[in-house]
Amino acid sequence: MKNFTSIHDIPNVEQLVQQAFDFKNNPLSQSEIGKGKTLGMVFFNPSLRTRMSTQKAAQNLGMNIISLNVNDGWQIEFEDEVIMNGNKAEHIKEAAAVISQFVNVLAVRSFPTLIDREKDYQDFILQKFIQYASVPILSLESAILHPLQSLADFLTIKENQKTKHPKVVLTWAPHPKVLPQVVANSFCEWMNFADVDLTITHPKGYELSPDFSKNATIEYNQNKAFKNADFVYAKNWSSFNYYGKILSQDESWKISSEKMALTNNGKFMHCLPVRRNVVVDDSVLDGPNSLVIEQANNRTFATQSVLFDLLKNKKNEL
Ligand code: AN0
Ligand code: CP
Repeated sequence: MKNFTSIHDIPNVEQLVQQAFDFKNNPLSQSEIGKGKTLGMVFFNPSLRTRMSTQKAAQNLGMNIISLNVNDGWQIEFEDEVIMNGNKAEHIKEAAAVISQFVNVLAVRSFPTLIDREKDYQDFILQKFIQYASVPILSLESAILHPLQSLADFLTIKENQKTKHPKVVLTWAPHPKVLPQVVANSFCEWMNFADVDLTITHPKGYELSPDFSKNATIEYNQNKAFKNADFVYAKNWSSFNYYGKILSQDESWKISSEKMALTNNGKFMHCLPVRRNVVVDDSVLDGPNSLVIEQANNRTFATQSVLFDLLKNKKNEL
């Protein structure tokens, strides 16, 4: 694997998943492979889980870590052929090339603008890093996808499924802020690979890009969607079609115990951070069917498995 930006970069998903479970059983089994190697982490946006689980995963493999919050550094110009007489002090060409001198793998978190759909869905910033860095790039959530989250979600479903072909429901839930479609897009990609029956439920106007939702059942009635669900994955996202707009804050879409009672004793999932009693009631989040902490725990082993493959690839060596 050269870079990790989506499920499509993985040559053998089953093998990578098994390797993640092996690391969960024995986190220090490969603690020598990263000796003398450095993981760089560049954050354009805040993080709790991704930052700490990625750091933990790298440490388990014996790596050192250098991290940069971009807002603490120089403002980076991403456009080509601009006269740089504004507030951007350096170009991504130099920035990515220079960071590549210090690190062996470069992890990048960069959210969408939620203003310019075309640029966002080209994954503009991540692609610029891929273009100008000379080391492998690991996505820590880009403008389109959050593949390490989805891999951890996939592991969590595998660990908790009671039937061969579970019903998984991805449900929109209300939120006061404009949020990306990223987690939902990425979850759909992984559920397409998984042997599950995926239903997506949301108010009209919140349709995801068909590139991601095309193989799922779309059900606009949340109560109907929840019927017989084995897993309910809640997430807010802003509109894709009316790009970046909040079209509804309908409280009736909040996940409550009454709603969960419609499911097949379904498990509750969310990538976190979550706003209590806006997205989901305390009773569900604190209840016995909530998997949210295990999802976060699995982030470490998902990332460890991916990092291991990036390190193992001799072609990635400087
Ligand atoms: C981000 C999002 O919705 O993509 C990050 C989630 C992992 N969420 C927030 O900014 C609240
Ligand atoms: N789920 C997730 O990626 O959380 P952070 O934004 O805290 O990293």
